[in-house]
Amino acid sequence: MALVEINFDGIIGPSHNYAGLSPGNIASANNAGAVSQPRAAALQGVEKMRANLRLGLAQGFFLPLDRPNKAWLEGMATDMASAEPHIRAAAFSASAMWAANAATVSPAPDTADGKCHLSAANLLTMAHRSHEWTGTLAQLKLAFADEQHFAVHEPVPPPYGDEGAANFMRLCPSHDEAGLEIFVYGKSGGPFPARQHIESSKAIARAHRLDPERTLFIQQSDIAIAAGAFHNDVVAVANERVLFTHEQAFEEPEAAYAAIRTKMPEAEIVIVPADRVSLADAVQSYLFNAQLVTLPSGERALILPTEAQANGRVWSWLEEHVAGNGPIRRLVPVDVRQSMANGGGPACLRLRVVADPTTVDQRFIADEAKLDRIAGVIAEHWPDSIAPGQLGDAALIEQVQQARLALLNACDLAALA
Ligand code: SUG
Repeated sequence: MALVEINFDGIIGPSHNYAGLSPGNIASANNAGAVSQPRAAALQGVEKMRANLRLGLAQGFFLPLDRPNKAWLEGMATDMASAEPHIRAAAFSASAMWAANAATVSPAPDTADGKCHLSAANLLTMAHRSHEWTGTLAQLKLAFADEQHFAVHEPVPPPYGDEGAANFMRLCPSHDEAGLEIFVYGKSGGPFPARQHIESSKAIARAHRLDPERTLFIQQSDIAIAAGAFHNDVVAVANERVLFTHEQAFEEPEAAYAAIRTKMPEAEIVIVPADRVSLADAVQSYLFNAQLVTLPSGERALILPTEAQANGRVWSWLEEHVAGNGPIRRLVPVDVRQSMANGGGPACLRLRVVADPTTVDQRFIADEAKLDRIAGVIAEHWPDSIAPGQLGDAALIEQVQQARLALLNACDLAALA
């Protein structure tokens, strides 16, 4: 079978809550202390996967990680009962749902050894995300165990922060042909942390055995990070030959576009001007945190959050683009509001892997029947709501752990327990 793009969505874990853990992520800060709805959140995620399957797209998933993370708490010389609230929240976070941050993926046509390379992200800038990689790596090693086709790498060592595919874009004539891999890094010094360090990006490019002639390192703009674009995928997204970007996404946009065009003359760069959609509107609506996909018909669609439809300036720009025969032909709003309230849109929830689906461990590949089964476990076991004051509650912790185990069993993935 040919190489296709498979979107692996992170199933939203039973401990999903709003703890305000990510400075620089406006939604996370604004919703700190709100009551979350883990069951509704996870079902929204399943419906997104189902809708994508029905569009004819290949779909996979990753399982929630074991939370609270007892090993991490032990390393911090504490436990859930006695930890300070911010440590307790960091141990309990369901943040692994945002699978775009799980790893950076270089498809086989781009690498010197013809394998698809995946590097788990260290996510070291935020405490609650810094301990995801152990569970993520275990899952990547299982899903992509076929060493003939995949190479799974450990994270880049500290102190260089890496947030995975959220700061990575790939342009290519079609998914199964060699592409241009673009790493987007930030520079620290602004009001909010720059999470992606250029040294991590360079290390990953070396580990993945990329051709330097088909690799670019581009700086994210300081003003985008200061406006709340804590990852590049909040202001830009690429698919095949199309780059869809906000005018202020990159520090030196003209130089960035020129470098892209030099390496890939057929690139189509769609730029949304700041006088039509401000950075504030882009961050509020998550217009760019969309899945830009090629449907089986060849038509390009943008799977974007309902928040983008609700923003008049954003929606009118998009409608004009579609009416004007722009490269994006179809707009597909999806409701992922529970995740959005923590700053995670449709694109955050998925990791793109270009591969032959038959070479992936089939337990991680979705079909309608499996999604029904997953939705059933969620409906039965996921907590209805979590208020911030409940995080240390022993009964809630027990429910969260049992809920995850029920899902692992339903997916024949008890090996991850
Ligand atoms: O890392 N939010 C995540 C959102 C990640 C979005 N991913 C991409 N853009 N690809 C983050 O900031 C909030 C958790 C809390 O506050 O409880 C959080 O971690």
